[in-house]
Amino acid sequence: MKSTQFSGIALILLFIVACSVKNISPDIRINQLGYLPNSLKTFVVVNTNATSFKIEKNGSTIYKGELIDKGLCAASGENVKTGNFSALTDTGTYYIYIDGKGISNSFKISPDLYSEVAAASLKAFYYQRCSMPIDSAYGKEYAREAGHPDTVCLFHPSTGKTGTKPSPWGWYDAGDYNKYVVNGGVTVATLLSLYEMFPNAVSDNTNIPESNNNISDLLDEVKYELDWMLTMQDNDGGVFHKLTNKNFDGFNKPNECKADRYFVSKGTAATLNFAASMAQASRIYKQVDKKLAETYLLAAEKAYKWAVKNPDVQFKNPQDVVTGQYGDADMSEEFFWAAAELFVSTSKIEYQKELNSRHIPFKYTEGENWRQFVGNFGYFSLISKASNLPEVEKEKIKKAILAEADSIQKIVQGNAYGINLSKYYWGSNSDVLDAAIVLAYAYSISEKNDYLNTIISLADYIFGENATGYSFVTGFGSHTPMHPHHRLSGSDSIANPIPGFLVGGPNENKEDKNDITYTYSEPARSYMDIQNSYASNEVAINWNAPLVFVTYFLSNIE
Ligand SMILES: [Ca+2]
Ligand SMILES: [Ca+2]
Repeated sequence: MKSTQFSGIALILLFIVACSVKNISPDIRINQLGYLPNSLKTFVVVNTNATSFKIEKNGSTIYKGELIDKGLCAASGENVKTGNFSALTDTGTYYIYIDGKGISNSFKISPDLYSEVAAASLKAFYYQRCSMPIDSAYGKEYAREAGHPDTVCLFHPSTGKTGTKPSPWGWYDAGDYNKYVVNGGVTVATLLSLYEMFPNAVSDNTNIPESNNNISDLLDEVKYELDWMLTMQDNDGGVFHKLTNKNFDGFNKPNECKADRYFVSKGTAATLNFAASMAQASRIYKQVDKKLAETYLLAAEKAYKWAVKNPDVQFKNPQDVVTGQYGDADMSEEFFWAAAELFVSTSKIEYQKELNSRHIPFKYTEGENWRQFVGNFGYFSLISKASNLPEVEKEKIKKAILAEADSIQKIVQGNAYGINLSKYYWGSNSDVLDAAIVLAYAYSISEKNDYLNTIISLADYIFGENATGYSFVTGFGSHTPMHPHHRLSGSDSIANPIPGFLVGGPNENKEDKNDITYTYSEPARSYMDIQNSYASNEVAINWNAPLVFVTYFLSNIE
């Protein structure tokens, strides 16, 4: 009784103290991780008459600045002002104060801002591993039993085959428990391209089962996916599009899911994705496992041959299969990408010829990650790893990348929230991070600081400087997604979702609106932190890979 009375009094006292301090305003949007000492530092405040801001530390003012009026942001319906305090470079913990609004959450200025989230975003792939248990030594409270052994998988009639074949390992694709080659390929390419840009970025010591084997844990993690992808190749070289249930599993633990698993028909996009990622892998893994590298290259060449013979086999879900389709009507990017990777890895004249005849422009398009952006990985490999591509050719490609980076940068600079999006498609957060990847290559070509600042502006958006006020990565920030559309997080008994996952983010088309009601109608606010919102709150390997790329990039440049 006494202790109840005491805690009641303590609560009242706490309330009085809380009322006397400044309120945290949701209208002040910051990068919730903080800011790098020597780079751009901006924030957004909405719907205010204030014209200035203060940066404070322990109650004293450290910095004063003017707010810049950006006017009405059509995408969010807010009147937006921005503040810039890039001149403040001292490390420490601060908050923003604005008259009439209150204060922001506190944030750090620190050179070591992104390393923890970078490690977590890569560790997310370990948690997604299919067919093996997550051991508590590596997964801590998120340890779980193995699910989906995939040792006996059926051939769907669409394959023209009967019987069974094993197809274990690989990562669960997203919030669901299925495995798709197209999406695996773009994810592998994104992670391996990070490795080729910064071979030492990921240590051999990230606490996964393959740590301390003298191989970067990034390569170990990607190998887990490549091992599965090899099982998806048919004897004739063609690659099955996916390994899947007929219907999505419920929000159950992986080991509780018992539905039959199927290979579904072969397609050109999956086969070329496979060829490109295996070809890239072959030159990288040669350094650690020659025999494995040969296996990858053989598989890649066999796949490419099949695609040349079958250039337009578009995948469509058979009537009785409703899981992800990942359809693609245009194989030109995939052909170019695969030809480029095969040429870079083999220097064979036949692939150079293919490359020349498969030429496509370097292009960034919103909403097209696995359908179109894949072609750009061919270009990234050509400028950084092609030993016998003439310099003049490399220069042409570099110019095209810089031109695309410049146009992205122009849009970012004209946008109230400092981003490149003109539309908020399904997975809009990955569109922001894919733009950052283009800028990362532009920076590696030119070392122009402008590009770096634009990448930071895009990262600021992801980590909270946006119209929703969420930092979009689970576990990283002061206001983060708690109910992602993620079966692994939704089926354990732990309140916090598994950390390090990027959610899809605002989706102006609200493709799940028959199932849920959105609080806001504006494009930039079309995000719901509820498990049912697969169209705005799902996680996916091809969205997490750009997060890995950009956070490791930012950890390696300052
Ligand atoms: Ca290792
Ligand atoms: Ca395509």
